[in-house]
Amino acid sequence: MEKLSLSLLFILLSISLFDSSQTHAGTEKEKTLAMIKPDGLLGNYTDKIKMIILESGFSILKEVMVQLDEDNAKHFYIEHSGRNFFPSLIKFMTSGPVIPMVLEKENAVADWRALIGPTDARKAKLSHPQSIRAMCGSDTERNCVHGSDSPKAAAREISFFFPDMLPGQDIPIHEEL
Ligand code: RTP
Ligand code: MG
Repeated sequence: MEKLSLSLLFILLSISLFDSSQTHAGTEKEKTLAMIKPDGLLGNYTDKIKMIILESGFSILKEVMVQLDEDNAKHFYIEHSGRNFFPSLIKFMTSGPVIPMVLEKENAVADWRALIGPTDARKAKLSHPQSIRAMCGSDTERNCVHGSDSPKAAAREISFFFPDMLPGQDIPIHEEL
């Protein structure tokens, strides 16, 4: 009898260990910030882009339509403030509404960057014809969509548009569910 309950305990323990490793291996999710830029909205690509996002396995956790003012755009793209294209970028990003979105899936940052394609939409059309920028971008500036380029950038950019989502600087963007 004692032998039987020990065996049962061993079996139950094995099942629970197996289950928990499966859970941790398969569900580590990451968030990134995606944005449909003014040219994407103007060209009526919003629904198509969202469909591609969902079909590619991302969840859209948050989205909002906003009109950036000069100050907002300068802060969002602060890392480019010294570049010669900065004034033109700010003009473009404030030329109409944008739709920032928080996307979630495993490897969201890199996968979203891969899905949007190279910065220059003309190059994207040649080298990555299936990419979103190939579909709806025009050139190096008017490239239709934005994507965070690292988990650290994603944390900053998500809290920029959705401060209630990641309050504070130190909340990890990687979540282990
Ligand atoms: P994003 O940040 O918007 O996802 O774009 P990205 O990483 O592919 O490219 P990045 O170097 O971060 O540049 C930010 C945005 O600035 C505009 N740009 N214009 N005229 C130019 O030479 C030039 N270079 C970049 C683009 O709108 C680019 O997405
Ligand atoms: Mg960038």
